[in-house]
Amino acid sequence: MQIIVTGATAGLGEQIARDFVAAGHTVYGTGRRLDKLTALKESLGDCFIPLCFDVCDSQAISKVLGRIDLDKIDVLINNAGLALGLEPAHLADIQDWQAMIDVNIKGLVGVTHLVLPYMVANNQGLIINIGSTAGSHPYFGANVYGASKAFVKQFSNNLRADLINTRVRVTNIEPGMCGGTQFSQVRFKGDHQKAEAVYQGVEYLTAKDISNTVQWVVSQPWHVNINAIELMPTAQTYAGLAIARDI
Ligand code: 8X3
Repeated sequence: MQIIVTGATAGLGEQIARDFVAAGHTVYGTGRRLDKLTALKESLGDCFIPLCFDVCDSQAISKVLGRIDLDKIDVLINNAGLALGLEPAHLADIQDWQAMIDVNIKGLVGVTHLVLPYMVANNQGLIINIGSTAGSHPYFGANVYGASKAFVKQFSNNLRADLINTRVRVTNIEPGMCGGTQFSQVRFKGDHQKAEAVYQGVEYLTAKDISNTVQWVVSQPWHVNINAIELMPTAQTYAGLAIARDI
């Protein structure tokens, strides 16, 4: 199979790319960081094709992805995404909000818009979006991050609606707490203490757990569409609703 993985330079995207190459597939891995893409290419060989662009740049999406044979793409994994900040909404940085909207929403929509018509023309294909439990379950400070993942969830569902009468499939994978990646380092802008405190004493999900889930979704026959998978570490569960007293 030929697979596009966005945000392949680290974390979930890198693990997903590595596992697909190990399984004998060809991976087009996208990312902003040429040095990381080059290192991955050196490690993975000919089956990994690096595509250097920022998913926020709609012209770059068309220019770089336009160079490959999109007609041959079997699977698109929309993995590129980030969380920035954990402040309550009234203290949040508007630039953080805009960056999350740009990558998690506009970037995902831009790549999908380019690839989807080829899948429909071929009457086959699979789009896997990497959503989050934050798209369904609110938590303090998740404000725009959670809202962006709620967009991804409903966009996935609405794609399914439009894709009636085709064999093109869509899955939203919604992980909860996943450690061992740069997710929290990015969220807390390099504050290692804050980032590490998130995972202290928790047997968290790993990039490998998410990649295994992706592999399972891809292994299903064409007549099976996995609409969504929500997975959490066993150590994580629902927090319940919050009550303020005497406000
Ligand atoms: C990752 C899940 O709980 O860290 O999207 O926001 S969480």
